[in-house]
Amino acid sequence: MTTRIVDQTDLLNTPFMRACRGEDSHSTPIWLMRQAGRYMAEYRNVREKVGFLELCKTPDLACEVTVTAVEKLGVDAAIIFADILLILEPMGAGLQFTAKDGPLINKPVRVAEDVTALKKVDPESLSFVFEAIKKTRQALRKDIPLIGFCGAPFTLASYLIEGGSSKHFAKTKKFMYDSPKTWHALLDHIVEASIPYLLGQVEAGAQVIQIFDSWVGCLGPDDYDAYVKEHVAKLIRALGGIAPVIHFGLASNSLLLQMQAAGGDVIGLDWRVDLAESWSKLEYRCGVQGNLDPTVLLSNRSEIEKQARKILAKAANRQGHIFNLGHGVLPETPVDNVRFLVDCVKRLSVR
Ligand code: 1CP
Repeated sequence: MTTRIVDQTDLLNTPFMRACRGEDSHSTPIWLMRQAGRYMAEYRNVREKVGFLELCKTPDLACEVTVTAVEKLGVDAAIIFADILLILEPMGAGLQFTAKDGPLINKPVRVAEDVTALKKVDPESLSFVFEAIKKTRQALRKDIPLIGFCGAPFTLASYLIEGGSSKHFAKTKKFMYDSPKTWHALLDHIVEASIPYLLGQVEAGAQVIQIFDSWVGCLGPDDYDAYVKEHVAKLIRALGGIAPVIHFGLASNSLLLQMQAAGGDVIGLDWRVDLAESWSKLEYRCGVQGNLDPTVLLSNRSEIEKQARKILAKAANRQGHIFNLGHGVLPETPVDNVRFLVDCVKRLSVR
């Protein structure tokens, strides 16, 4: 028991946790979205033996993939290997990952009856994620916080309605505008499932939660307020401050204030925005995470260092900056470039 308390104290004082709370630290913490993935040979080796869903559902393998990425890159935080779409399976939507088309939902939501037909999610059906978190927490170094996560209601609804990935979110938005009542019922259902899922992840050993609203940037601010904000706010409120929340959206420059109002200790920024301007717009009332363009990692060392310096200068040593990419590591990224970035940020940000 004593050991556990000591371990948590160590964890809570790491640069990453301190930044999540807006406190100072000796250097800027860094981790990368999709830090475990196809660009890494170790990951590809595991994937040669098992399918993606099987990997997610095998706690020993999910733990291995999570920990290997941290050790190989020297990042300041781990993110549990899982996927935002896993929660759609116990809803009865049917989930598949294909090599060519990515995720596929077998029974997309198109009419009100489809929403009513969605099953209430028993958190036990996702116990493999909790198990993976427990194992990973034990396997990780004691100074590496572990991030749990979920998809935000809009982004998950978009997969349910489109039946997979989408470019214009036409079906999703049509559904939203045509049937607002059903839309809100759908988002309620997603939030009701996500609350115990996130609480379970924290109970299993995650120190921080990231909410991925990857596709919400396709909405304007008024529509965000009308169709999304209250659902995200409810989800974050329900966590009751049990762990810091990082609230991420892609291409959501025009939504930053709305997203901040919905909640989160840290707001994720993508590379399309100026970090200094955005943080000032948020009045420094939360931390910020970001915001290197992932394609910079495809280039050369001098460009990577130049761009890392620029981002650090924009953050100006303010408390509460977490260095990250503006979106996930691309599959064609050289691992050495990623390691170089991590070293750069550590070297350049020492105060
Ligand atoms: O092996 C493979 O080919 C599978 C590729 C892959 C991986 C490595 C998928 C399929 N998911 C993941 C892992 C994953 N997904 C993680 C943990 C790994 C880590 O970050 O280190 C996380 C946090 C996610 C989250 C996720 N999944 C998001 C939100 C983040 C983002 O990229 O915006 C989204 C949108 C998904 C859906 C998803 N999962 C996988 C694919 C191919 C997709 C579709 C993406 C799309 O619609 O464009």
